[in-house]
Amino acid sequence: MIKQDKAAPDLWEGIVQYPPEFAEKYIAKGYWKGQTISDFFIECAEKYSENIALVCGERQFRYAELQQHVDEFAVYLSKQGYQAGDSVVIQLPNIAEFFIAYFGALRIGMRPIMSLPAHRHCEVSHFIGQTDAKLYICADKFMGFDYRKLAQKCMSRCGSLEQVLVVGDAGEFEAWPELSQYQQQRIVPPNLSARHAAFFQLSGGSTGTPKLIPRTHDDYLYSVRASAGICQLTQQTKMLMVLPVAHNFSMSSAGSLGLFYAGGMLVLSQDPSASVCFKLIDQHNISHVALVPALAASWAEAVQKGQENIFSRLELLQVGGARLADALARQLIEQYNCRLQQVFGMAEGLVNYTRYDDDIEQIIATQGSRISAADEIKVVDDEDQDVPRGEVGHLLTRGPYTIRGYYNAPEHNRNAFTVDGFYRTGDLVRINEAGNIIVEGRSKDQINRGGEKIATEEVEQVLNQHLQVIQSALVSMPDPMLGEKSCAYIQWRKDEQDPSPTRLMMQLRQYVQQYGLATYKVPDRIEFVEDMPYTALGKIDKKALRQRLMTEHTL
Ligand code: OOB
Repeated sequence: MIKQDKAAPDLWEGIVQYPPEFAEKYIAKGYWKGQTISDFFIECAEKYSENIALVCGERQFRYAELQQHVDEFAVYLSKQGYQAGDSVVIQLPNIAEFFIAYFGALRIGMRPIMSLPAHRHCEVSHFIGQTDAKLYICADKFMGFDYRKLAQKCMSRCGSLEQVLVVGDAGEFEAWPELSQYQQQRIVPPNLSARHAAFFQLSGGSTGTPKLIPRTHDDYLYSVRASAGICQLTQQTKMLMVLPVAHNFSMSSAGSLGLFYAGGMLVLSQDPSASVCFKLIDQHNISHVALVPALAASWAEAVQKGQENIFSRLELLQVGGARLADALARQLIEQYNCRLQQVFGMAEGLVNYTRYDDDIEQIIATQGSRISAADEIKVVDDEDQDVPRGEVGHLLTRGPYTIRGYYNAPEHNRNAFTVDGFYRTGDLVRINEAGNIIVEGRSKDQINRGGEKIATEEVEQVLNQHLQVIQSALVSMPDPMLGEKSCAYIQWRKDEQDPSPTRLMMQLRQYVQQYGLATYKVPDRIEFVEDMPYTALGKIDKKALRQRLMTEHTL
């Protein structure tokens, strides 16, 4: 399938650029180095060529080998006719092909969209539609789900999609290529600017459709290099990757890219359970792990139940993505002798870390401080006025690795950013005397289910399409393991044929799943109500619903 002679895509289209005076400042300060992510990886591979870069099951790759596969895959892609600016949705579990696909695509200037394994055809077809992606790369099956079925749906619905590449049994689609056949061939790298968007991260979002986050080479690599320094990664670092590889936390905080920058070794796990991961930690003498609080809690429980205390063996345990309970943080440090780091970040940019030399109480009770002195942070009230230091307010931020706008979303950007370019994070925070951030809550209508973000509006829109749903409201409910789960309040159009409420609840959950939303977005609980409570402005009063949930049920 050779598709050439097409007009080259405009690489700036739909992207909000950093204003020139900021870009100049970030360059002058040495934050932005003008290097592409592809060249960055080549530099790492040359510097550490003989070090082991990646372990994936029985397979292991030295840096030089990994780079060679990346080049081969890039040749394959360009022979298929892809060119700079073409988009590719990559949806792979934690396997080596993820990195070959990601760096290979970047090598020819394609723009990957970092889909997570939990996404289903609603999300994936949306990503394809938003970017006119021509290629979709997936696994055959993972966690019992068949991605080829998802690919079929996308193929029939998304006009831009030309090819599906499957790692594993490809079925009707194309199989991952035998890379060695492209060994001796060279590609001519495209002429790219490090200021171009390199790839798209995904927003947890708070509105109906997930937004795409264009990250430039310059901004992303700055956060990667700085994070590798803060996390003290070296050639000796052995990192276990438990969270999905494509997530921003896993990629850049300090993540796989930070690790490659330092020349360390990455071990991939497709299963985050304590039983599997503890063995890998032992077998590979792992020094660094990053978890979400829910996983940290389940690993702590495993240790409590008698498994070896792996926490004390790690040089660093990073926990982020959702609020870590102080009690668990304390247990990890005081009972399990763990070197803990809290990480509070977002795919849009800003990342905060507690530091190695922070006071223990700061590590237990705060979410750390910004990466860069150039990260501008404001804590404001509802009118965008600064609140007094130490008080809770909305967190706004602007800086050398925080985006200035979502991709192709001018209307949404008007609300998501201030006129002077600060990103409205939707987080409620305060800054303590030590200058560390404490996340106190959220103003965005989002549920953080163990680190997986649910934009309530997206789920409500799906529920509201059901013929018997008059209206719906998705709210969070506390959960001891995941931190939060979701509960859908539904005003229901009754019918004589209705089954029992329990069956009805099962049917509705199935409806959301079959609609094609990611499994974690399916409401954990459903409550049927005669009417909704309303605010003075006539909006559904979610605060009242959350309170009702707390008083009517012991959760
Ligand atoms: C990370 O990125 P996203 O884009 O999945 O989610 C960002 C949101 C934040 O705005 C905040 O609401 C929440 O997730 N969050 C935390 C947190 N870390 C993230 N809330 C409380 N405490 C924390 N430590 O989740 C992400 C990206 C890079 C590094 C780490 C996490």
